[in-house]
Amino acid sequence: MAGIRNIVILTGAGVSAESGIDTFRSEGGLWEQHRVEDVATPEAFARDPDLVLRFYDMRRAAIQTKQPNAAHLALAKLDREWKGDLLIVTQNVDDLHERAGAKRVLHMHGEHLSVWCTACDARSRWTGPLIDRPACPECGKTALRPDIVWFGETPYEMDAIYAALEQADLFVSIGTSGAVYPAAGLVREARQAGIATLELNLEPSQGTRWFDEARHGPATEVVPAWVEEVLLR
Ligand code: BJW
Repeated sequence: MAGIRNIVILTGAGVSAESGIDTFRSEGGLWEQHRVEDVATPEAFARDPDLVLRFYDMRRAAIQTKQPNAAHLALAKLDREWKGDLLIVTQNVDDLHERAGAKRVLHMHGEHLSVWCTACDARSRWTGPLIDRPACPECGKTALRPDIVWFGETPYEMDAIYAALEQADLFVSIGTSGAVYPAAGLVREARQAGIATLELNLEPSQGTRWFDEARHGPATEVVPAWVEEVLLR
């Protein structure tokens, strides 16, 4: 850990699992309950908007009843206390990193508590349902959709993510299966740039062989332990 100044952390559904938010690919996860093609593509939204809006209304309501866990809190502590650059790139669409107090967070797959107006392109904070087709707070048109990056769409802030990675000395991946690109490819980009890489996950991810080091266990245990180690170094 010596010589580490700038850190990029990628988080996935596993970091929120112990807060009671379903992951996607685990047994009983979201993709076992719903076909991806039915709910998480622009084509699905065009074909059956009610189904898609209900799916996201249900999850938007659910995340607001959940609380950050020890892993979110530890990362927020690291964000507060780390003097070098730090960026938490989350694939998660919940707001638990922010509610734990983290500030340097970027949501590459969008956010449940945001809506995107396809008429005026505005993004607005949103906590309620969309099924009744409410008007856009900015332009008044009824063209709101979940502000979520679906399959086939471009993830947000890729330039900022690659720029942070270029300056990083350490890339840490937490609670993600490594199944979805471009997020899953970040570890290889980090390796090619000579950056140290660490995986913290319940089990080996699909990309585990690309990491210099992997520690396996529940996020609420392995993340706080790693954060204390980094802050003490
Ligand atoms: C614990 C734990 C505990 C459990 N403690 N750990 C063929 C090859 C390569 C790529 C493609 C391809 N065909 C299509 C593509 C591209 C496609 C893609 O990757 N598809 C793959 C399925 C192959 N990607 C895209 O379309 C993306 N866009 C794109 O590529 O644009 C082009 C472009 C590229 C580069 C630059 C610019 C542009 C868009 C992807 C959008 C993903 N969207 C979703 C849905 C969001 C909405 C929603 O929430 O409904 O995002 S999919 C879903 O998966 C969600 C997640 O963010 C994402 C990642 O999942 P995550 O977080 O890894 O969760 P899980 O469940 O998979 O894993 C959880 C892990 O936690 C597991 O390992 C557990 O063990 C662990 N765990 N409990 C610690 N307590």
